[in-house]
Amino acid sequence: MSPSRLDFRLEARASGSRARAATFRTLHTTVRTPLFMPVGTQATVKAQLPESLHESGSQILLANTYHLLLRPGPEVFQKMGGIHPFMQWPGSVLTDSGGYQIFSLPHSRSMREEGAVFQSYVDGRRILLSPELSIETQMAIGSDIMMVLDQCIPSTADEKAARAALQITQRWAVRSLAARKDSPQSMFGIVQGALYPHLRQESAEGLMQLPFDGFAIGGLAVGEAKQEREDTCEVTAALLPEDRPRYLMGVGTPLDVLEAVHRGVDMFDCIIPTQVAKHGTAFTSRGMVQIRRTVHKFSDRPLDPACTCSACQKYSRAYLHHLVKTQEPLGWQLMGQHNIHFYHQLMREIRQSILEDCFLKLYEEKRQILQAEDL
Ligand code: PRF
Ligand code: ZN
Repeated sequence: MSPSRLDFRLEARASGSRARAATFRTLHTTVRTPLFMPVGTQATVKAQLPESLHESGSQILLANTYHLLLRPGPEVFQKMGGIHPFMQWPGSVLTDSGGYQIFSLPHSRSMREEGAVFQSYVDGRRILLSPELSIETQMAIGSDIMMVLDQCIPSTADEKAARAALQITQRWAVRSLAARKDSPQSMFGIVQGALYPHLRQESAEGLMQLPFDGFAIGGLAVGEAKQEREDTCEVTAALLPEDRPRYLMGVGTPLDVLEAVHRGVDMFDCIIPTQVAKHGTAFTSRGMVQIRRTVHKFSDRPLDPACTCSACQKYSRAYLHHLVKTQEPLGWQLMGQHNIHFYHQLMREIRQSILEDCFLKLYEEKRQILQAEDL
């Protein structure tokens, strides 16, 4: 295999588990895995300042090609020198290709060999998102890691549809790599194949023929049961090369992430921590807290006494309760800041336990706590 552009270094493997700890180097930073990437669809993590993300330990942010292509458009990124100076983010950025967003649109899209045709929600224009346009846009955005354009289908799809999707994903992967030309940005392939182990294998083997810097597991968390998700994740991760990062796309709850690390996954992204924050849900060391509940109205305690985030250092539950109840933006900001900190803290503990070879113990302990109230 070609050398990875990411200089991926496996540091430790946990006993009795497929969990692993590694580092790799992007164009901007060295990152430590296992790692969680907050979602910044529109070149902003909703209600979060970049400095607060940095402080809580965010290493890579995920941005979406589909949204940024429509607005502000690639020309703006070219003019501003890319997404990093544009949003004042000193860390790394991974861009998703747009495939998933388009396949999530209920109407106004059609699929062809050339790419996906869809109607812009900004001005109604018809746009053909080809692998080439996706990669050209990701090059203009200037992300550290680009994703190939893939076809994500419901995980409950029948075998014929699942095979067709993985085969077109394979052809688009070849075209995506060619479109990169001499860009120094890294690129990941995306394994599809719904819940069929033999199709996951066909997809992984096809992609592993190509010089990708890492591999993603796509097509999960799209309608399957938890057990099916874990089984497919396990089978797929085991097919992927040891010496490249493995990224499970769009997953998940803290419990999902823990289960996937155990099965050999290194990278995650999910909107959950920022999304639930808006409605007043916090993950804490003692379980979930619904800050809107009346019991918090007079509480002078912090959201999570065990948390070192600045929301927990400075503010009471009573204040957060008031802010969320009145739908003040600061409520969303502080709750989001805490939840992101919670995910990063979980990943730090996981990583430390792998390095000290006591992951299995941590896994069992955390699983008990997180299972009690998984979303
Ligand atoms: N493909 C892409 N992005 C994604 C997914 C996928 O399958 C998923 C699946 N959960 C989330 N984000 N390109
Ligand atoms: Zn906190």
